[in-house]
Amino acid sequence: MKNNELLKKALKNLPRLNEIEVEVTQTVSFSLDRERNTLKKVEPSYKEKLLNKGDEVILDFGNHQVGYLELNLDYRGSHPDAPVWLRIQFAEQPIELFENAKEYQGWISSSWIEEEQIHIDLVPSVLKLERRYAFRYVKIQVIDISSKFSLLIKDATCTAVSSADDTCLKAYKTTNDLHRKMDQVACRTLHNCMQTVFEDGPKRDRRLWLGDLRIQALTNYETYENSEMVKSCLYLFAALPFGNGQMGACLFLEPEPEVDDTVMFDYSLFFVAALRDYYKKTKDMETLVDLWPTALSQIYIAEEKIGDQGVVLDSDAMGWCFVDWNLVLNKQASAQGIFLYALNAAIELADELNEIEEQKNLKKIYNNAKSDALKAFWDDSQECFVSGNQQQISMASQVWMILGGAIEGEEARHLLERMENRKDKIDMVTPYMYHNYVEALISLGEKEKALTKIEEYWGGMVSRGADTFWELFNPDNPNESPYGGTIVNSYCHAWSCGPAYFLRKYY
Ligand code: RAM
Repeated sequence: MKNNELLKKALKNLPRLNEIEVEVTQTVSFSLDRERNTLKKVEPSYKEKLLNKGDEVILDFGNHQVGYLELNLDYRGSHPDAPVWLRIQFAEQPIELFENAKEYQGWISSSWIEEEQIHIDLVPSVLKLERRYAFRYVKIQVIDISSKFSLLIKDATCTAVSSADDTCLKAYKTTNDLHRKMDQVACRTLHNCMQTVFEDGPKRDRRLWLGDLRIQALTNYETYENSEMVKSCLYLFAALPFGNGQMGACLFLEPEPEVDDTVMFDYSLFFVAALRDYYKKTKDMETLVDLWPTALSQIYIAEEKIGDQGVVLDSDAMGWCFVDWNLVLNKQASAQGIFLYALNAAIELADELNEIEEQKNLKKIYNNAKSDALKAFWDDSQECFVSGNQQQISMASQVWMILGGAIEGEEARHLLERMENRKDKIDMVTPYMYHNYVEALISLGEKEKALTKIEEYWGGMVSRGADTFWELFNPDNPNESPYGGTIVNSYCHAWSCGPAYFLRKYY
C-alpha cells in the first residue's frame, strides 16, 4: 500500500553522495593467535612486489571505507600469454581474512561475504570493481598466472562514498583520550552508514531499518546534524506501510522503493519514538502533522497484540519482536516495555498537536498497560521482571521496563544493580541493546555508571582495534554471531554509534 504523496516528499530530499579518493596507507600482513587476536606487520609497498602464482598482498586503506576499488595493473616479463586469475577479499576487520567462506553454513546468505574471483584477460589494464564494498583491508591473491610474466599492481585507490560531510561534523572537545577515540570511531561508523539512506551496515544489510534509524538519528543530531535525511527516512517508512497500516521493519530503495516483508512488533513502534525525537530536534510541525496518523496507527496496531492479561502476547516466531540478537532471549516483557515507551512518545506528540481526546485515550492505555505489566512480569521472590512462560530473567526485560516507565527512581536503580551481579541472567550481545541499557542508566540519573559502561563496552571494541563499531560484541564470546558464523557479521554497524550521542549530549 504505497502513499505516493508521502513517497514524493521522501524522495525529494534524499541526500547526494560525496566521493573522496583514498590511497593505500601501507602494505601489511597479519598473524593470528588462539584468542582470535590479529597482529599486524608492515611490509614493503605493494607497488614493488612482483606477483606470481600463489602470491598475495594486503592493502591497508588507513581507516574503514565504503566505496569502489580500482586497481591499475601492469606486468613484468614476457607479453601476457594467459589471463590473470585473482581472488580479492575485503575486510572491515583483519579477522575476516582468516575466515574461510567455504566453511560458512549459516542461515543468512553467504553472498554477503565480500570476496571475488576475477579473470583479467588484458594486462596492462585498469580493473574497476562494480560492487560497493565496506573495508579497511583488501587482500589480493594470485590464484593463477602464466609462468612467463609477473603481475604488478601499480596503484590501488578507493573512491569512498557517503552522504555525511566531515566538514559539517560538529566539534567535540574533551581532554579524555578514550572519549575522543570513541567519539571518532562512533562518528566514522555513522559516517560510513550514511549513504542515500541511513544504512544499518555498509557490508550487510545495506538498507534502512527502523530500529537502527532511531539510534542513527539521535547520534546524527549531535554530530552531522542532517535532519533532512532523517525526515526523508521517516517519510519513506510512512509512505510504504503494509495493508493494515503497520510499518515494515526495513525497506529497500532500489529498483523501486519497497517495504520488506519483515514486521517486528518493536520496530514498528520505534517509528513513534523516532518521530518524537525528530520533532524535538527540529520543531518541524508540517512533518509532524503529515506523519502523526501513521505514528498513531502503530500504537493501535500494537494494541491488537495485547491479550487477556493486558500484556503483549508472546510468540515463538523468530523475530516477531527484535530486542537483541540473542536467539534464546524471550521478548515478551521487553515488548511490553517498548509498548509503554512508544506510548509515552505518542502522548508527548499528542500534546504538541493539541490532540486532547487522543492524549486522554493514550494515557488510559498507558496506565492499564503499566499496571498489567507489573502484575504479569514482576516476580517478588526474584525481585526482578521475568518474561515468557519459562519466567526467563534477562537484562533486556529490566531495561525496557525501566525505559517504559513501569518502574522508576530508587527502585529501578536497585533493580539494575541487582541484575548486574546476577550470573544466571540472559545478557546483552549487541551495542544496540547496550545503547538502551545506557539510556536507562542515564534516565535514572546514573550518569557516572553509564559512562563507565560506555568506557568498558565500546572501549572494549576500541582496544580490540575497532575503526568503526560492530554489529555484535560480547566481550565473553569473540565468536558471537546469530547467523551461524562470524564471517557475515558486520563491523561497521550504525546501531552502535551511540557513544557520540551520549558523550556529546550528556558529558
Ligand atoms: C540485522 C540488521 C539490522 C537489524 C536487524 C533486526 O540483521 O543488520 O541492523 O535492525 O538485524
